[in-house]
Amino acid sequence: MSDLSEQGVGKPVRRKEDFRFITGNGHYTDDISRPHQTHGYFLRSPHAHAKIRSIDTKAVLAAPGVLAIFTGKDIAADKLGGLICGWTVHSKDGSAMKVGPHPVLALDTVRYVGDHVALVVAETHEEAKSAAELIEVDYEELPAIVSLADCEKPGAPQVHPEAPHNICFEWELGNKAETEAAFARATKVVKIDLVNNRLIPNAMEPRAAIGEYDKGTGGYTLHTTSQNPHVARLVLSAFVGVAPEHKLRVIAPDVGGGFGSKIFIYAEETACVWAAAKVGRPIKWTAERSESFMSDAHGRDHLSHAELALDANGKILGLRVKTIANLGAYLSTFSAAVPTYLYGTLLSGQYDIPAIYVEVDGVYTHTAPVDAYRGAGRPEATFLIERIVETAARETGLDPAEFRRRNFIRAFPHQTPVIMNYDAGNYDASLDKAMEIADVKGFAVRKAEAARRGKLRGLGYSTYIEACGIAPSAAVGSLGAGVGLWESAEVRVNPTGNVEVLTGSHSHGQGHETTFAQLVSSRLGIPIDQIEIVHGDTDKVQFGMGTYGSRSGAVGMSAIVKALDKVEAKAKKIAAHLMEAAVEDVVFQEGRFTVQGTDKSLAWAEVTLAAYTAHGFPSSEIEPGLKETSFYDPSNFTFPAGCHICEVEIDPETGVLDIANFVAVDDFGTIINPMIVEGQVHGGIAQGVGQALLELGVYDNDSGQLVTGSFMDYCMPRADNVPSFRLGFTKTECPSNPLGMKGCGEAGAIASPPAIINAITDALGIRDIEMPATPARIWKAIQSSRPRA
Ligand code: MCN
Repeated sequence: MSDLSEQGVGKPVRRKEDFRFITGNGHYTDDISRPHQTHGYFLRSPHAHAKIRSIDTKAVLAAPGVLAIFTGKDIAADKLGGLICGWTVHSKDGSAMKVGPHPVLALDTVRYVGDHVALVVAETHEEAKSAAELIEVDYEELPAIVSLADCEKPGAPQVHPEAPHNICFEWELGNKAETEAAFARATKVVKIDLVNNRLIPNAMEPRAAIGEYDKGTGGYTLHTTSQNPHVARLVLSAFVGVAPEHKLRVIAPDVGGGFGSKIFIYAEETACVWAAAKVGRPIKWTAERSESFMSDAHGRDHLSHAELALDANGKILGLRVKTIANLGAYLSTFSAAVPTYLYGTLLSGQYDIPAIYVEVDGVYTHTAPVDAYRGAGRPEATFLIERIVETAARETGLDPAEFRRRNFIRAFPHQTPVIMNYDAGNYDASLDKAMEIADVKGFAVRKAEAARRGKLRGLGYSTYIEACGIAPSAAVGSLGAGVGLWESAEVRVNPTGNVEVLTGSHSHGQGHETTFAQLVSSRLGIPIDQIEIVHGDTDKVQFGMGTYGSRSGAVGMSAIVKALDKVEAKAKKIAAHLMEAAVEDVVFQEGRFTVQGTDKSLAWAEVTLAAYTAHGFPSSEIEPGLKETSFYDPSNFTFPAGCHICEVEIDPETGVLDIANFVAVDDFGTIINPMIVEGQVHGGIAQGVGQALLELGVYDNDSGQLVTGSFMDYCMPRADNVPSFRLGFTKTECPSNPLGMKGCGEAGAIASPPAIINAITDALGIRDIEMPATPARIWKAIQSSRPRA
């Protein structure tokens, strides 16, 4: 039992899956080759906005190796629907979203650089790519709009005729009248304008797909880099017209990171499935990195104006926000939800704000679609509230930590004015602990010492909260999702006592094969190497909602707990029968069934074997076999919260910044594997550092070209951009799931950017600096804040 005690819940078990990953034995989509496989290549629009007058494909079909070419007309001829957004948002006047068509391959108009124009299928990738150069597209170039600040202005080029002034929706949340009244009472109003910079996701593995059709069975198979294969099957079977739905098998094998960008249903996967039946052979497509830059859904991209009403004691009375959110050229699968329900609902932060009113214009531009990217809406909300709170503290002359404490929520449950009902938390505890680890008391000395060396030192806080564990179905359904969200699990116990767990969650870097197995190990008293976690295949797992919104722990594992409860109940019945005892007298502990008060006991494997040999079972009471299924739907989101503190040192001569110290104290409730959780926090903060200091997706204002289309122009964080993080944890259990868990997968990316920007503005003594705060921007800020000689 000694080694078992090192494998269960709460232990820093090394990741089971890493052996195959680091020895090159992972199976990613591009590693897979199907018999008679062909290769697809997408011709993409070189223009941000153009009419397609004609497409001449004659030369392509004569090119070596080419098997077929498809354009939007071929897809339209098959009456294939366009790509859709699975979320509905209404404008404040009650009108529906203004949605233009989103064809899988463009029909008569292209709307961003990288928009899909044609699919060439050939024997090899190189042949398909070369042949695509022979396609002659007669474009009539049209003016494009990429500027978020200008896209609603009269006369701006229109992305969709269906959406006048490029407005998809004008959404509101909160109580306008109460908020106005709060501002009328205020003794001070703090105002801030913020840019939340456009990010381009860059998972290590680019997107890939293999579409396949079996003429004999009429079945389709799609291997793809998906975070949610069942949702992909549901949506794709409808698009492609596969009926019944289970005739489409979606397999998401090992996936090398997603960060949100692999939740969505894209044109490429759809076209590969559809065209496979036309060609009669499997079609593989793997994105080149530049294709990923152009056409993976981007993230963030907000312009906001925010105002905070304060009384004379620094108590927040109200918050008023107006945001313009870029949706790109088309609505992506969840893009309407991100700047609305995932954003506006978190604007209360950790603070007791009596009145909030937020307006969001979701607008189209001639840029790649914008959708969820690690944190999705919640980093934008956190950035806004943490920047304005920090600014308010400085402008009222209060210490930023003290200002926060004056406004913290302390009684739970707490109903915010923006839908969310926070269930549990202790914000003072995480602030205290973070201040202690960061040695805030010693900061003044460090600042003075840095000044002696000619350096500027600053300290910034972010006391964040997020809503994750995305479900519950009742809330999510009523907020505009096409579906409710929950999770499923099936626990299959084999006769010899080892266990397969089939989960609707999907792991693409989060270590589920380990943490899920730890849970089962603790519960059943068997080693984790006897537990297999199966996910990512719609033919194996019944249905599932996949992985995003840091939901797999709180929702996916809770579904496993429910299935384990059923397994244990049935196994106890079997054990009671075998030991001729009443089931109420049987206890199950550390892998043994014991009749209380006796020396009668049976090992787990004895009972599981009996379940299958079914020897002499009273058949009316006990069916043979040991396999249970559950669907788990929580009653609330989970609310991870904490405090991140960043200390920076800046060289005023060059604007070069060094993160001298970064402390993160998070409350994730019960932690299954502290090592994996720390890794998740590290990765999240690294992405936050990327957003705050380095990353920016840029389109040229005149031509609409993507200027940052490669790693030469788009700067991802590297090891030397991040310090050794110092982490700590506090714990309030989440009351709405049986494990008391809160999600950890996005917290780092949500919490860290405002801490970094607050530290920079503190160091420079300025009000604001736009993200990414590059050395050039910092240097300019220093120059313009210096008194002129
Ligand atoms: N965990 C734990 N204790 C907790 C909470 C979580 O031990 N209290 C463990 C879980 O069991 C799981 C991991 O930590 O192994 C992350 O769990 P969770 O917070 O539930 O998040 P998900 O598994 O649902 O993952 C999604 C989340 C999101 S939304 C993005 S975006 C993201 C992230 O995870 N994308 C990632 N982390 C990523 N990590 C990698 N390597 N690659 C990505 O694409």
